[in-house]
Amino acid sequence: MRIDYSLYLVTDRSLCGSRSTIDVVAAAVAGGVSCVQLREKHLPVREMIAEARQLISFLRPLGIPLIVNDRVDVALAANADGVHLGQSDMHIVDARSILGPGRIIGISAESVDDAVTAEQEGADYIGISPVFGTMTKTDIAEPLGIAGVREIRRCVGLPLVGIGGISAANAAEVVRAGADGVAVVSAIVSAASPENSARELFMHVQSGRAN
Ligand code: TZP
Ligand code: MG
Repeated sequence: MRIDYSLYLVTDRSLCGSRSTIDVVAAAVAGGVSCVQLREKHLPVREMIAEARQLISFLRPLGIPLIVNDRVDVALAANADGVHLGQSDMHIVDARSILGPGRIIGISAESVDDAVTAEQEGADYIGISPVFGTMTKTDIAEPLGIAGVREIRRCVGLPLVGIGGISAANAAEVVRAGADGVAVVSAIVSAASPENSARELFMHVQSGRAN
């Protein structure tokens, strides 16, 4: 499966206000989101699977992949397109042996070494985590900054997605530094209009590619 990582939405129901995740995702997709990750740290597993199924039934006909954060079992049960794993989650080699070659495995890299290792171990893409400081995730490494994106781009050939503190103000810069796309939580899910916010971010991603 070829994935368009241009604008990668990561969900967080706690930041959606009174709106449901599916409504926010639908609006964001109308604005140009090209990939969605279900990231719900506190949802009971049954609800997570139900939510993944609901999102897949909306996204799959549009050709937009649904990646599940952390949970290989949820990804399999819901027949999602893949998983996204951090440095303390299931090891990629174990995840690959469970998921097989057809599903996407994304790995969060907190350093150049993490990124190089993830590529050697068969990751499909790398999340550069975090690029900037963010309030959305508390247990994060030191921001890698634009210089970190550039250095990881120099060292690995895999698709790269920057995450952490990305907004319309800095998305183009992240792409200019070599990322294939940007992943965002709050800039879309907390926006007054997730659709308009996604559209604006998408424009900045495009403009980062153009120069
Ligand atoms: N991983 C690294 S930073 C982050 C995650 C899930 C949160 C990014 O959230 P935001 O609101 O886009 O800064
Ligand atoms: Mg994780």
